[in-house]
Amino acid sequence: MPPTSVMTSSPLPRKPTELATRISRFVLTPSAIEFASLGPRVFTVVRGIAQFPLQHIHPPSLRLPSILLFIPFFTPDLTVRVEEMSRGGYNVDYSLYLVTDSTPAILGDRDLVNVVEASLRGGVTVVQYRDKTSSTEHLISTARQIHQVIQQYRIPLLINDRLDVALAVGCEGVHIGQDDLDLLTARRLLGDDAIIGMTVSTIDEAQKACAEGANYLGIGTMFSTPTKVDTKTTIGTAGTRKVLEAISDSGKDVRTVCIGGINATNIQRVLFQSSAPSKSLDGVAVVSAIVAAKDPEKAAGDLLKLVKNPPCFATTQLLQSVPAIIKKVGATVPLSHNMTNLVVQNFAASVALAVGGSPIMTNYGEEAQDISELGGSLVINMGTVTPDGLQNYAQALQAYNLAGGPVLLDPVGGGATIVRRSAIKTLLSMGYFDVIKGNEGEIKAVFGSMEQQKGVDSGPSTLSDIEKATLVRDVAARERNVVVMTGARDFLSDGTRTFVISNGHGLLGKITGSGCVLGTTISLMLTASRDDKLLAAIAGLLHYEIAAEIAATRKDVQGPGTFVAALIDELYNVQKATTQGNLQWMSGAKVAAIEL
Ligand code: 3NM
Repeated sequence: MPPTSVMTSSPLPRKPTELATRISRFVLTPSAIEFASLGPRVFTVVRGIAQFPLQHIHPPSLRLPSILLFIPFFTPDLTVRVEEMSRGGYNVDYSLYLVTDSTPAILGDRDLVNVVEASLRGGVTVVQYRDKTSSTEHLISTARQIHQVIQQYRIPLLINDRLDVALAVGCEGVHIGQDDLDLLTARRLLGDDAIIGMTVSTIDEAQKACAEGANYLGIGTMFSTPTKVDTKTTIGTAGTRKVLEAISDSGKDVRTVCIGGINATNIQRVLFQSSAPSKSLDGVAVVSAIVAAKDPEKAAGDLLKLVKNPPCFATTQLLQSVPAIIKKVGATVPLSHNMTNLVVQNFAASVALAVGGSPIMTNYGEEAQDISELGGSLVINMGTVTPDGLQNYAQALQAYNLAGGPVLLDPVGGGATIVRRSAIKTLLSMGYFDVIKGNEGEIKAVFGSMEQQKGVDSGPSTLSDIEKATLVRDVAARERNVVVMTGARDFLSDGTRTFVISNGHGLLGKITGSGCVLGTTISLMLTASRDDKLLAAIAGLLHYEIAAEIAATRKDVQGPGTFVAALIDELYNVQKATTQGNLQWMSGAKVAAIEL
């Protein structure tokens, strides 16, 4: 499970969305999308700005300059500003938490501040300054230097145990052990905004720390380690999982890292094996794996990559989340707005119904603003694109972007004509797509390749598996979205995690619109998994392709014609079974992670 990102991306509250619309009209920047995904804290700040009594500014000619003063709040840097506004632990990225050690056995004769700076360049996301032996004067002086450096990276500095040092330096918080000052006193002295973390080894300690308002817990000792020989007990991944379950049961939103003996050889399996169904670690804390490394920058970079990427064996865990998404679609019956081609409208509407959505098939852009506010998703399928159509797509895309509704692009036949290549460019410049789904030729066209595609059908593949995986990863990283490339095997990526899915059936290639209606299916899953678009895409692909496999083997299916009817039946049956808790169909899922 990937660690928590610095950006909160909770489902959009209606009011902030409306505000984003209003404000983006003023500032004319696309950052309203980022703004809209940031949640209630920004809302509070922006509400203050929006309520700014412009009408009281005289003369009126000063009103525009007054608005311009606020534009910096809406730059892409906004995420960082929001972090600054909400230090109390909520938006901290705990993925790779460095604990320093100044002893010669670990640090050698190097300068600690230089080592910390190198690790920051490598991608460390939190730093705890831990020094059990130096004088107070030395601690304050070193902490000040580290704080100066760390502020450029806009990540928090925490001090181990010594509240006096944290207060003297004015850094973001402290980490306390079970034998240090108690948490309630630390909170009283440091205030609500400070980040306070605590070491816990047992369920009781974890529950107490949660109840007393810890922002995060360091769970350990994971494995015995020469770095700290006075640890009380090693709890391993099984013990960590029990503590995580207890934290989840406490109902408190407390972040977690594990500590003790973590390094590049075990970091992925530790994250994987520690994970409880209800709660996973947010990251790992390390000392020697970075501080004692010959090249701390490289060590940090390598560790971060391992934390961010699921190991090959982690797909089982990912698959566990799929049924909840399918079930949620069935329970919420989201609107499925399809601006699709003339060929598949009826089929797409039937598929939307079968997978649990409520279809609306309108290509008229004027209507999109009203529809976008109803909580559904939009598919833009440019299978029968025209100049008018393009304008309508752009209008709808912008409406959904402002409302925060997910949008899927299906660049049908994207590489077939100059008109379509140019349509893709236009659409990508008009707004943000949560998912782009296409066959090999189409995704190549999205990438910018000039390779000629023959018609809208998928032609013979010219790429190796590794090239396909790299292509989807690169396009997804460029667009900051999810890219799905369909084919005999489907490749998908969010720019960080890349997977291949080997489900489906040859009969899908013998009916018209099979790719288009997959787009409709995935777009509905996006309404139920806004935080993890890649997971939504996996849910959509599995629902659709396993239903196709089941349909193809039915006795009543004689060929493509009867297959279409059976496919709609089985899409419906998979939805119904999942809602009833029958997940037998999932046993056929063939998903594998790809390390690039
Ligand atoms: N605290 P390394 S273990 C600082 O169990 C610290 O609370 C621990 O060092 C605890 O990453 C530890 O080099 C040292 O194994 C971890």
